[in-house]
Amino acid sequence: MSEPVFTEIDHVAIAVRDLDGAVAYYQDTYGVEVEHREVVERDGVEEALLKVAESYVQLLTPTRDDSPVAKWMEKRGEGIHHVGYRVSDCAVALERVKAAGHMVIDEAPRPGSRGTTVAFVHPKTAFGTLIELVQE
Ligand code: MC0
Repeated sequence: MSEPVFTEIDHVAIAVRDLDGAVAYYQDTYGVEVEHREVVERDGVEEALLKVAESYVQLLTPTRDDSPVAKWMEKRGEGIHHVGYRVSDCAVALERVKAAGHMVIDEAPRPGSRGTTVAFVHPKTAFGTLIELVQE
């Protein structure tokens, strides 16, 4: 058996309409703090990362109407958008998904937020969940 590709859950991404309101909800109710905030133009999102042990809750709100998160919220409303799994080598992990014949969104690793290298795996062949491979 080879080593597992996932080393940790990096983040659970939750799409919200009101980012500040959602941040206040998590801070006030659960006492978790924002560690990082960033607008990621390429993906059309603003994120707030709240640290929970070694993982994050990633609150996401769209910054434009044609972004993936805006499209998704139009259909499904607020809620869990994707799961980010930490991997030691994004390129190797992505090749393994492709070699197994599963659909990917990013053909090659690309920049994510906070200086990470990421690749998205298509929900179609991932049992309905959008998966992000995250290399720190
Ligand atoms: C769409 N689908 C999803 C989904 N989004 N299923 C599960 N979870 C999601 N989040 C499903 C739809 O229901 C539909 O299924 C099919 O995928 C096609 O959806 P669509 O509405 O026609 O949309 P597309 O095909 O234009 O785009 C879907 C796709 C897109 C997943 C390819 O959202 C994408 O490229 N996502 C990757 C980038 C991303 O999500 N960026 C935002 C986070 P049916 O069965 O109806 O065909 S950025 C981020 O998180 C960064 C900053 C980071 O962490 O570093």
